Amino acid sequence: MPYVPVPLPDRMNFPDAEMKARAEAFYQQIRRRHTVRDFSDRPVPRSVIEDCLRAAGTAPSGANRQPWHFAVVSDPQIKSAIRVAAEAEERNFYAGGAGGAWLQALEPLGTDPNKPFLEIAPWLIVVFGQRSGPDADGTIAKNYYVPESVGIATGFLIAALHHAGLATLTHTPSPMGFLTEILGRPKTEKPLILLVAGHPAGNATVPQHAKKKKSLEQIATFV
Ligand code: IYR
Repeated sequence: MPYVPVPLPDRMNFPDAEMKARAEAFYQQIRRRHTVRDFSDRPVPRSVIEDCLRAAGTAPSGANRQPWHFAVVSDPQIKSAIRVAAEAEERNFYAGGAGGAWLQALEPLGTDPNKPFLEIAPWLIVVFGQRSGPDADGTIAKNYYVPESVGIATGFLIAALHHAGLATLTHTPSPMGFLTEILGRPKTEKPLILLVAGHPAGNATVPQHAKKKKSLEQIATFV
């Protein structure tokens, strides 16, 4: 495919003062996102999820190959099948499969093998990374930077869902191969994250531990 430059579209150009205000406002909004494990069964319109997925699909990716697939589940029977399979894996994990150090690291989160939210929340979005896929001519070719690309797209998705007022949980039952089977996805795709999305339950709590975020000084150096 030839290189065809086009003038930069959609430039947002703000005076410094407005840029500062916008950066601060975005920080104040994104810091209000919390990983939630107590969901309400209150329905969420499919169009909201669709727009959030469109936002995710604008993410940058290796060679613009967009190596992601979002399998979006609302069917109660599929949700139940996912819960049953996830809990089976989680029982092994918490019974020792994870190893002592990992389980100790999880203690302040208060998690356990029971995942009722997989049936209660209105939407489960299973994020797959495509190791290979069709290139511009339709030939199947290897993709590049798949975990990085899919991670960025999932970040966009989480931010979009939060912006819409929804709660999310990045759930990673381990191993996740059962999602390939249940959702009938090809073997060239790897399930990476199971994103649970919906409204939080009225009595939802978060672990105090999760509120402790590293300071700017801890996470950044300016050279
Ligand atoms: N997959 C398990 C365990 C778990 C692992 C990590 I790393 C977490 O940050 C949270 C949980 C579960 O979902 O319970």
